Amino acid sequence: MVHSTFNIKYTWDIGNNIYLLFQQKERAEPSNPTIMRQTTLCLLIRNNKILLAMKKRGFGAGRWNGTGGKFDSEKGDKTILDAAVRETKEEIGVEIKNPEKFAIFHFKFANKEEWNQDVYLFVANDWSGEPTESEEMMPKWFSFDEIPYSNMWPDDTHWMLHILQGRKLEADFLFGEGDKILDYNIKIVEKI
Ligand code: 6OG
Repeated sequence: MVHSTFNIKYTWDIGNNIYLLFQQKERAEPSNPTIMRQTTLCLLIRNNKILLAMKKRGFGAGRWNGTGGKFDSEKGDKTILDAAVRETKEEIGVEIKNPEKFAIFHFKFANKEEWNQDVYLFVANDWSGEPTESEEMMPKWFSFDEIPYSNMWPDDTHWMLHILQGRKLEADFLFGEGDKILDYNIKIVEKI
């Protein structure tokens, strides 16, 4: 009796551990938003100019940034690239063509864990349509030497030049009070 109870418990433990391992594997997938918010950021670049957009509402409001937002399977996203294309179309009315993944940023906020997110940065040199203002964003072209860093997320000053010079990155940033950068690490990589 004791023996069979032990067996049942033991079997259950093994089964449960396999289940947990399976769950963890699932959660580690980049397209699965359960563990860390998975979001996208897109930069349109052409003729030595970069398109940034003023975020008019929500997270990052009042800052210039690329377009992008959360991976959302309910909106039809199957891949993180789908999310980048969909969000850019929603926010500035442009359909990006063949965007290239240039970076992954792991952003952590010491005091606001709900803001933590993995951001996949895409660069597009080709698109259809004209950038147009929406309720969420107001797009504007900037020369490379006029990028308004003082009105952008503070991490951007650390990585933007790498991207404009064609380098691919994997980076971690830790933010504290007032979005101050407490720690960061940027790695140049061959491939994302
Ligand atoms: P929504 O919540 O609007 O998606 N994002 C960041 N962009 C920069 N440049 N720096 C950061 O440092 C960022 N954290 C998030 C990713 C959020 C949008 O904001 C970007 C998304 O495009 C912390 O759906």
